Amino acid sequence: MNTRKLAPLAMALPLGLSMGLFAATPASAAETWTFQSNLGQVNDSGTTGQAWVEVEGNTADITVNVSGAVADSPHAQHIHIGGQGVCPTMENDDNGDGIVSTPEGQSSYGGVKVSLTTEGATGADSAVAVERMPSGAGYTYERSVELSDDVIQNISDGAASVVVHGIDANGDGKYSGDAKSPLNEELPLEATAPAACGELALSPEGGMETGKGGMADAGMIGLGGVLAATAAGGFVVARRLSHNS
Ligand SMILES: [Cu+2]
Repeated sequence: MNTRKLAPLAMALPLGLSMGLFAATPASAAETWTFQSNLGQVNDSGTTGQAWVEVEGNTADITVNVSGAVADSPHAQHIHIGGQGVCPTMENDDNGDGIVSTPEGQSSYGGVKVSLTTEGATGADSAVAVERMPSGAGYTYERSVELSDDVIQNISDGAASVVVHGIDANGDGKYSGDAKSPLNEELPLEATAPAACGELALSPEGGMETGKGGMADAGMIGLGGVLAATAAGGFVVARRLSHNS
């Protein structure tokens, strides 16, 4: 008998079948999808970091790692959605004052949709709730928040950015200066200007936990992706990035 030669084909068949089944099976148990972002500096702030958004159903475990931020000062941080789904550059400095303000960046990253507060409300109304924002030169923020279907859809469409605010443009070690924040006149412009920003994209390590679920769950959270089998038999999502215009 020559079963050895048949073995590779026999192994390939169930894999192909299972991919077809995934495509037809209705959504079952919720899957975890991880989106990730490298935060680059805005406004020459020296602030960088990383963010992870782990989505399961409408719950997101959010982690934001920040370093090089203004010390002993609160840092408003948000998920911005809309605009072009990208981070601003100095070309966004419409009034030419040398600082890209939060509204000036809006054509790039859109508006605040989720406020990454340490406690309490997480809506756009909490955008400048600096007393409920993390603070310090470096910090790790972790919180589980509920996200709307619309926000999850935008994240999976590549139209969401994580933005950390608060810069020290005049180098005096604190938020200061005569220029007022366009978001809140009681705050200096430095307190709310964007310091770091990164666009959220599906984590390259694989957006979902392996070994369970399948394509139907991708449809459930609106991921317009193409599943492909990896060498290990797991699945990765090759997705097209699309930005709102
Ligand atoms: Cu923001």
